[in-house]
Amino acid sequence: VLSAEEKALVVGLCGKISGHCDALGGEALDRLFASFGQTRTYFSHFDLSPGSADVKRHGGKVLSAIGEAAKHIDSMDQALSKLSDLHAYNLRVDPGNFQLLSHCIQAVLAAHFPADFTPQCQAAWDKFLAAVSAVLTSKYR
Ligand code: ZNH
Repeated sequence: VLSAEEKALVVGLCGKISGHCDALGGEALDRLFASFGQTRTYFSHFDLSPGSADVKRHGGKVLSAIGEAAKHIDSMDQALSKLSDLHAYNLRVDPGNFQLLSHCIQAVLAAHFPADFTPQCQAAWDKFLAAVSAVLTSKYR
């Protein structure tokens, strides 16, 4: 559970991310695919070269969904319900990959927002992304 202070740190940085979801999300995916090659297998139908249009478009979707989650930080189960169904029933992404993506997102935030991304902010984002991942993998069986 995130404290009020942690929620404010997450929501605050989301405000700065929102205009740059494609670029930042694409960068996070580039890191994911470069560092954790097994994650590429889910995207065989994409052009996975760094900075490709496919990667940016998909990165934008992922970060926008995270922005939506932040807007509904006290009711993420409902807000992410459709996305949770998609990941559990259609995509069946190995749950371990969510941690890897969360790590890459944090690396991108640290690189682009060094002043905002204090240790407290990082801890808040780590908790928040773990909570989002928990919702997206909650319907697996
Ligand atoms: Zn996911 C899809 C989000 C993780 C894989 N995704 C998706 C989408 C979104 C997301 C928004 C879109 C949907 C529609 O279109 O409707 N994800 C997300 C988030 C996260 C995730 C937020 C975390 C946090 N995913 C993930 C992972 C993986 C994935 C980890 C692996 C590695 N996804 C995926 C896929 C897809 C998706 C494969 C499909 C794509 C296409 O388009 O085809």
